[in-house]
Amino acid sequence: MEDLTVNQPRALLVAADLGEYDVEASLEELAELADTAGAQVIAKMSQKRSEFDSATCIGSGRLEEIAQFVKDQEVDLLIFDHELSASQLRNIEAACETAVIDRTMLILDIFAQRAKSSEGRLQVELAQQRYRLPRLSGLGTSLSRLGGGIGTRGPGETKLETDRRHIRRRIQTLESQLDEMEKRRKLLRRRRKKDGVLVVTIVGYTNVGKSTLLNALTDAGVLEEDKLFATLDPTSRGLDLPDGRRVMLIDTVGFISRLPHHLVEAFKSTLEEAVNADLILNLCDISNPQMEQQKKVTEQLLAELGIQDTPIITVLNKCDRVSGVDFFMGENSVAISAKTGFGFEALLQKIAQKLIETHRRLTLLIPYGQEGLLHEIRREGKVFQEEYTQDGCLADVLVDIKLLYKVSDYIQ
Ligand SMILES: Nc1nc2c(ncn2[C@@H]2O[C@H](COP(=O)(O)OP(=O)(O)OP(=O)(O)O)[C@@H](O)[C@H]2O)c(=O)[nH]1
Ligand SMILES: [Mg+2]
Repeated sequence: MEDLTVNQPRALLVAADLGEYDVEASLEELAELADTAGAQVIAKMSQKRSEFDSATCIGSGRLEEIAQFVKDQEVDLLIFDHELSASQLRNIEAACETAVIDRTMLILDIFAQRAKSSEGRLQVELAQQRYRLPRLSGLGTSLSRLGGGIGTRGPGETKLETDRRHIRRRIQTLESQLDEMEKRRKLLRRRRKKDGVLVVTIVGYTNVGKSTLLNALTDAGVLEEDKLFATLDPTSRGLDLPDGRRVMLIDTVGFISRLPHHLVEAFKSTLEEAVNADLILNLCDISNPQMEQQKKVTEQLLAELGIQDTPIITVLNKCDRVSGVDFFMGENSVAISAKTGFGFEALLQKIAQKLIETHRRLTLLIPYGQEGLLHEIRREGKVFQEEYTQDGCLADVLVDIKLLYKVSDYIQ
């Protein structure tokens, strides 16, 4: 049989344990990420510390041990579980004489390999370029070393630029192209709102089964895989509810703990799809011992993205793998198995129940002279923002559907 590991870089994973989170579990996840990126993990190491060493992240004594290990075991790639600065990258590489990358570069690399749509590719490249710009001096020699190219690959196998001026120019181009795409996306969203299309999004930690659920409910045919970040681009499909209503169900990119800041920034418009939904399904993998932490990561990210009044259902997936889910069940949760179809009926009913429409969030342009409407809206709903423009008052509001007939002419 052919040995598929021959061309895979041999990787050593390294973490400093500051006691802030479960480092064992984090290294386990880093190993899965490394595997997804195509590396062969040969060992993991961690060091308890009170703070990061500013020059080398971990202590110099431990770094010497690592350098020896790298020589003895022919390690091609060191992967640190923390973001490293330019000088840390440079110092570690000089001490260990092998390629060095960090958790962020690894995640960006996976995203780069996975991005399919033109928007996804631009978003990933933007995150990569912004991350690399202040670190070029640290990455300089690492880039020319082995390490299987992990960390140096752009979307679609293009090698990333190493010239600072080129990168700056490229960042500007990417930003303006993405701006255009975001405008188009906003327009679509506005049209959906105007047409009264209700949107339900599936969000959750990577690998919890979001795509499997979308496929099972709608035959969407999205790739489902036991790998991290199988999905990057949002996919939407129509879904019929038991009460006859048709909603739009969206599957989107998964979350991960300590999601690189540059990725959140670059993927903001994709993630905003989730924020702008009428209902959010927070999908969790109940068979994963880290489920509670994963759920928290998702909730935190949703909060950062500005979720306010959007209703959320907690959906406990992969119930076929465990017994005794009752312990985790609350008023707002449903237990399912996306694989076997268990619990689908209850899930659809819950969605329908949560979507009973009492209010609708709209943007209105209210002509001068009609400002009284805002008082009426306020009485049964909410006015989030109002801005006085040339043509009238532009307002972001939550309207009681009883008032819909009065405002329909002013919907933007
Ligand atoms: N046993 C079991 N496995 C499941 C279930 N749902 C999903 N899986 C498996 O979990 C793995 C991940 O599923 P995906 O649907 O790709 O997960 P995802 O949340 O879309 O992952 P990303 O796109 O990577 O964020 C696949 O191997 C699925 O077959 C389930 O209910 N039971
Ligand atoms: Mg997926």
